[in-house]
Amino acid sequence: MAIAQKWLASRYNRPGFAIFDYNTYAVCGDGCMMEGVASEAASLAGHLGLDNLCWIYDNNHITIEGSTSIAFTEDIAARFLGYGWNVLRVGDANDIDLIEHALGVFHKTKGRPTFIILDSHIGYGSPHKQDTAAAHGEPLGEEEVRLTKRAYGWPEDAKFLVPDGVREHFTAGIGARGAEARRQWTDLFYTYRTKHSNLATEIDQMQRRELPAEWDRNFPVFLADPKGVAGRDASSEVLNVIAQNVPWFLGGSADLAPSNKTTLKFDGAGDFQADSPGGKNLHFGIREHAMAATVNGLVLSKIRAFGATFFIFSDYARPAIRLAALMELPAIFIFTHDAMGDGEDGPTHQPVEQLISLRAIPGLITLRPGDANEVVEAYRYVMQLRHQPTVLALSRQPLPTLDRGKYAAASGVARGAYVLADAPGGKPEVILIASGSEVCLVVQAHEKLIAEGIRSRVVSMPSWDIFEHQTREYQDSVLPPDVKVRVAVEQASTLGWERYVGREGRVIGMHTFGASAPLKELQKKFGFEPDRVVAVAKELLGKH
Ligand SMILES: Cc1ncc(C[n+]2csc(CCOP(=O)(O)OP(=O)(O)O)c2C)c(N)n1
Ligand SMILES: [Mg+2]
Repeated sequence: MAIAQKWLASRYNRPGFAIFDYNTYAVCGDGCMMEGVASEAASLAGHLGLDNLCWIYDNNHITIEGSTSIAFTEDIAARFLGYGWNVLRVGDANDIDLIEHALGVFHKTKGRPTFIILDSHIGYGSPHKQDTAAAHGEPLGEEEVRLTKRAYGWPEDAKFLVPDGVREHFTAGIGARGAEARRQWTDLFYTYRTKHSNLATEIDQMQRRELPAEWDRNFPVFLADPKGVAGRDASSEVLNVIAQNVPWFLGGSADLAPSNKTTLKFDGAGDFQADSPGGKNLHFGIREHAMAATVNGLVLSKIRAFGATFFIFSDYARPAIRLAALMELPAIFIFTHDAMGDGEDGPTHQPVEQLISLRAIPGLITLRPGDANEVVEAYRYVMQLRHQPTVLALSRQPLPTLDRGKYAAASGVARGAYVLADAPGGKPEVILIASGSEVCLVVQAHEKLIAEGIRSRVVSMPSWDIFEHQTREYQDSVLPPDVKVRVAVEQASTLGWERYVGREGRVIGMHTFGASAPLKELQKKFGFEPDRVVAVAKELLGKH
């Protein structure tokens, strides 16, 4: 959110119009300081010199298992100084003057974020539980509550007491200040609208998560080509078009932009750095978790943002992807090298269980397009989402671009699955289902089956999630319930495919972590070849 403020200020603020001038505060506990994502985020924030960011660390030395001395004894001030933060210490969390002073220093500090270590006591005032882990997770208990109220000088028997004058105090303080700040900002924006109406319109659209007119102008169309285009290359073309049509669309990669092909290359795209906050290319460094969390923060701030890495490393970003779904944020996660196409990198780099595990996240759209035009349609779909995050799983290697004159239009992507090629008269006896790089494979198998007089249908299924949200009628039109001979092909864990192939169908997928070899060898070893699909189909039909 602090990065968002820098970018928004750079694009929209004008002399006399500080439309975006907010600061971002985070209140953190010992647990937050221990988690890896905090280190990633703090390191990035330090690098970017985010002086609009203030973390207040509730340094109470207690977590669930007891004192932090059992597991957390580092010099945290030195750590944050090392990240390039301004580090302040408030020795008593109850000293309001000191806190105010520290916040004042934060406001004056330029060029680096501020970290305030606030020494505090968990369960403050509780005579038997203060400074103990019991104060973290258990209720104090009736007697201890009474004693704590006594320590505060509070009426001991009163419950949910709001003394007279408290409401008035808030109304006259925070309430009045907040109302005045809001009025001033609204007035400022009113004038801004008259002087910078185009920018004001952009802000309106962005705030409502609308897209500007002609946001998909110049989307590429890929012509049939047996050599084809890699998913990542098609994605690169679309990203560069979207980022020019939608001013508030930006993103970056976790040090893999040259491989993910996510660099925005047009004139003026620029890099986001401390001294160039208007840049659209973010460099997250090798910090996948913080990258995904940052993308969420940008999207929370209404920027349309993407983050990218190899599909295998989606595991590092997973907690933030899950939060994007939980928070209903239209964040975009671009993962290339989506299967064994990375060949020689071998099992450490070949995703197997990632697809099904992401499909299992409620509210997350997982899309694995089958050719360049499906990539285009995937982006067209994704850009129109307002409340759902997306994962795009894209190929590293070229995939043949299907002849859309011969086969169905790629716009079927918007329905999650669609009939790409059909049996004569639309009456199939076998259905071949695939996603991503396996789509062209089953198309080849389909052609062979048709040549042998076997009535086969191909269903391209880039997204289970989208397909599950179609009407039953549509689903049944794609996968007619009476056609029970079905083969699904996907270079990933077979888990879950029985949902679509049923008990009588077969799944050609992965049961190991892969192997290190050129792609062709791997395809042969693991059975991702048209002849194998044909053989399985015939076996199921009893025609072998
Ligand atoms: C990622 C994660 N791991 C573990 C937990 C379980 N958990 C909840 S609170 C807590 C202790 C947090 O301690 P601290 O941040 O110091 O909070 P305090 O008890 O001081 O309020 C833990 C381990 C969690 N909520 N999230
Ligand atoms: Mg604590």
